[in-house]
Amino acid sequence: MRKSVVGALVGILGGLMSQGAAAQQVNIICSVQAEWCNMIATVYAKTTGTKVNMSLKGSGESLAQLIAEKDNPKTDVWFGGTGDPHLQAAEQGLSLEYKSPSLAQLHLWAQQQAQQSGYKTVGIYSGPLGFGYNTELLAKKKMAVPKTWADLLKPEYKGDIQVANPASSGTAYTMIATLVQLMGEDKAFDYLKGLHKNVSTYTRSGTGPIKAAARGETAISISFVHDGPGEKMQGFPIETITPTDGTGAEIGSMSLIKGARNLDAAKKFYEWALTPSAQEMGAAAKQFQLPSNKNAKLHPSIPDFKKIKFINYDYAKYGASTERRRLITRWEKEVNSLPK
Ligand code: S7P
Repeated sequence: MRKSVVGALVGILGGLMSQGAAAQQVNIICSVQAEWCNMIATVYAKTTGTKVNMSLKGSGESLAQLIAEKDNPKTDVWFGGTGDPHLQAAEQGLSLEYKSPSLAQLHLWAQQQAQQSGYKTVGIYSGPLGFGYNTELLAKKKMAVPKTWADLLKPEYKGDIQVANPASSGTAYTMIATLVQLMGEDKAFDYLKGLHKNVSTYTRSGTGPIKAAARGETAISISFVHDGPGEKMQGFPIETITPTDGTGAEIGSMSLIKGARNLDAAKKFYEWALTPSAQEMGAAAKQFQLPSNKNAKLHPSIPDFKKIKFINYDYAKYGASTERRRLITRWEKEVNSLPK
């Protein structure tokens, strides 16, 4: 009799717990490419029983959405995307302070991203900015591979370069911030005016230009170089290079959203996303950013940071909303308004 009461209680508790687990859901905005987003959504849902509602958006567009839904947040976690808009989200009170117990397992750059946001975001990967180029198109047009930022101004590349629009893209904003730090602001804007003559299209999203270069729609893209190998693995004639005169890198980040309706589920996903095995899914989905967890295994296609000349990127300064707004406004006024 006693045994059967205990058995019944265990059954009821088990039922309640599994109902609880099944009832958990998490709303995620995902700013890496679709294959990686879909992989984490599927694996996380399968292994935890959590319902994952995921929407895919680039970094700039994600920030715009979070600002729009500030008074009635529909998002619990923002996964991926360039670090600058995550810092802006922190500054604008859109994200929640949270100190992960896994912080010590992360590279210093990822911890610093967390520190300087008041622990409202954290680095989940890093990736260098550079150029993508279509090897067949360059050969056909008898054009050399660009090796420096200055090379991109050569008249031979007129109409053959694509880069994203900094007003909508975190990737393109990273380019402007990199050039300003590399050359000084006025020289960087002179450079951007020169580059404008060679740019055929400013795309909405940061990943558009390398996809266009891979498919032969443009010869050259200004892109994160970790997006190149995945295109090449699909059979496209694309290579990447980082400028020998120096470049910047993104700290791809993740933030919990203030007012998240599913905070408990959001924190569980956040912790999972910082584990080595979750971070190795980037490479499994053919995206080759450097994972922030020091224990994640490194795929050979991940760029070798030791071989790249990096500027000392000031993430705090260029992640501030006022600086971003000022530089983008200047770009709109002085560069984008110019005739080609
Ligand atoms: O591999 C994807 C990636 O390059 O895209 C992310 C980001 O969403 C780009 O956003 P924008 O469209 O705003 O430029 C990068 O963080 C990531 O490395």
